[in-house]
Amino acid sequence: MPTATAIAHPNIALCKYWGKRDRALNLPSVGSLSLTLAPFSTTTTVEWGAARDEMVINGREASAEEARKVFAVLDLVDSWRPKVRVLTGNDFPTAAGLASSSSGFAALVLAACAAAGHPRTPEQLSVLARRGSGSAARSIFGGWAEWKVGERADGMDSHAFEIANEAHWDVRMVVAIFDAGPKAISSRDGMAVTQETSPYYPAWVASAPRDLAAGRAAVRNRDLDALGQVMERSALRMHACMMAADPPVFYWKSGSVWAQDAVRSLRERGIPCAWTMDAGPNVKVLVPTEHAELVARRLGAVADRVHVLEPGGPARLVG
Ligand code: 2P0
Repeated sequence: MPTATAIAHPNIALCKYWGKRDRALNLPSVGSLSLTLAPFSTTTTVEWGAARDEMVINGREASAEEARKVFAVLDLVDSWRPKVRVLTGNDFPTAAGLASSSSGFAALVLAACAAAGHPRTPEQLSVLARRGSGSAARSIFGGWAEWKVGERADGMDSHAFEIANEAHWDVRMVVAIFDAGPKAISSRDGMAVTQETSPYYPAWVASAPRDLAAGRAAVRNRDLDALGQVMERSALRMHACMMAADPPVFYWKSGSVWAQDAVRSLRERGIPCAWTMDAGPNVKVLVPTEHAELVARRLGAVADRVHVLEPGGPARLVG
């Protein structure tokens, strides 16, 4: 029975994705830019030909909702596919403050296409991963990746590409955990209510391309001051937009604001660093490697836990 195993790392967006121009195809309203992060990873094995469709996550049977999303993506790999068995596991806790859906769908599509004998280019894999979860489009690539908004109605040009690989820049991402519990509202639902009700949504969509261009240039130039300004602006604009929705989509906790203050005061002391936040209260700080331990110690004074992550490689087959 054809079997393949793939590994992928999660990623954190520096210029954010929030909102969809097509919900069925999972097409974004704005382009985004991210850093793929090691050593955390998802490992997924796909057996192409099984007695029944079956999915196991970290040793437990997947919920009906989890399985539905995964098998819908496998239908796109091959609409005449046989029954398939999927075994997947993360080597990082679900409460680590990183989206396991980004590494999860990237590893899934790579393993599935290999097991099915349908090799695809990284861009085609990125399109497939996007259908499972938008941020997964970026985890196909290592290092610094950009996910293009695209123009085509069928979404085939809305995929990620590599801006620079994981060796490009000696930085770390310090992840400060302020709440390990499940989120109050999923990204998908949060995006929908923002898009439908936030008066700031059109302004968010209009402002994003400029930030993306500035972010891309800052990454290429290894300019942490410039990238930091873009990162914080993109995160603040995304959160301001969702906070203005009805009902509000509000992920911040008091610790999140404390961490933002700590980053500003470190910068005033001459430590180059900048924060970002996603659909949760945790704060992620980009910093040159030489200062990562100092930032981790400072955030560790208040955060529940701190992880120090490094740029990771692309999704890859391991068996
Ligand atoms: C991002 N986030 O760019 C943004 C910033 C969270 C905040 O992508 O609906 O799981 O599956 O496409 O990718 C999280 O949302 O959402 C996310 P879907 P996804 O990383």
